[in-house]
Amino acid sequence: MDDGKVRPYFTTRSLIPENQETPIHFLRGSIFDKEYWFLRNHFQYPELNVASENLLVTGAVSNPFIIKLEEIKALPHKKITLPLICSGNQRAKFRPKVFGEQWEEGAVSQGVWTGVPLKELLNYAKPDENTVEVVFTGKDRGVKPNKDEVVSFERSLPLKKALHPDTLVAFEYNGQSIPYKHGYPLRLIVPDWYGMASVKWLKTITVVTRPFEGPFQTDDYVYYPRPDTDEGKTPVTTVRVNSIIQQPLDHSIIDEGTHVIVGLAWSGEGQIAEVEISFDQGNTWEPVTLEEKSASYAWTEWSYVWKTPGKGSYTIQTRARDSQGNIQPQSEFWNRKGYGYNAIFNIEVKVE
Ligand SMILES: Nc1nc2c(c(=O)[nH]1)N[C@H]1C(S)=C(S)[C@@H](COP(=O)(O)O)O[C@H]1N2
Ligand SMILES: [Mo]
Repeated sequence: MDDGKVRPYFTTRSLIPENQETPIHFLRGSIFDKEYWFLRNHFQYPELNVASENLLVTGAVSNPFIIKLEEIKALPHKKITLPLICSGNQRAKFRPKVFGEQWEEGAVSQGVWTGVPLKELLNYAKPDENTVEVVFTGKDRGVKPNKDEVVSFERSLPLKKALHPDTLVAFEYNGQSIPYKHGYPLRLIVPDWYGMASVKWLKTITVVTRPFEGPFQTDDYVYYPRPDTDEGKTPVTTVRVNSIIQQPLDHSIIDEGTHVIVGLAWSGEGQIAEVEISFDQGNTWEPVTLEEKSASYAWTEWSYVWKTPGKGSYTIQTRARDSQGNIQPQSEFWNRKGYGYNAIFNIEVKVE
């Protein structure tokens, strides 16, 4: 397509299933169009058919039901702007290196979701008193590496998170039907949790009375702090506090003078309270200017005006702190599957 517009391109991590990273360094703003939105898939895309617009709510409930897309759209709904952050984002930076998609910074996006609070659907289904979790099954399925049975992409939420008023069964992204590759027609949206919780192509919601086990719940999306044992494992849930520098680019050569350094910061644990920048290997830190957020779950854009102190090489580092007092650590919390990277952000530039 040559319409004269300059577009950023994805970085392909794999094509089948499709895993593509967005060039976050070239994107500014609080809402991303779908063509700039990373893709993270475990399987090939599901086939949709006439039954695809039905959602089944079942399990340990006294009133199981099937509801159609059109009926969901007619229920009271809300719009929420929030980022979607893949827990594998920045996996490429773990040392020692870990296996898995080698994401750099681009497995993140942000947009406006419209949906019905899951809570309303659950209230209608009337979960049994001994309910502990709610399971979400997507329509995509396949064989996982090293396994021989066919499985669905399936994940659960503890009842408390499932009943959170902003956990949505979403039907629109940026005011339009959810794009096919991102979960059309219905997708779960779980604010403040890493992306794996937001199940695409939602087919079934099942209320359960004991903790759900499945390959995407109890094998993957678990922090394993040790290289060869499962000792100390904990589930991947809330997004950790983080900041990135979008401009300048790592290892770029810039002119002497004044430069505006820009970036993003976010945390699933609270609001971003402060982002600091250092030019001396972290000996001294200065606050950057935070822009006003576009919405309460949204990421924080920030900027800092830098007068280069002379020719030479510089390390520029940033670290964010949230309202709960969480701060980016000096070095990453290493874990075998490479989730939740949030060490102090680090680039080098050369001033000529
Ligand atoms: N059904 C289904 N839902 C899914 C996935 C998937 O493979 N299948 N991937 C999850 C992961 S790990 C992430 S990070 C996000 C990615 O959403 P996106 O592809 O719309 O960017 O979807 C989540 N939901
Ligand atoms: Mo992810």
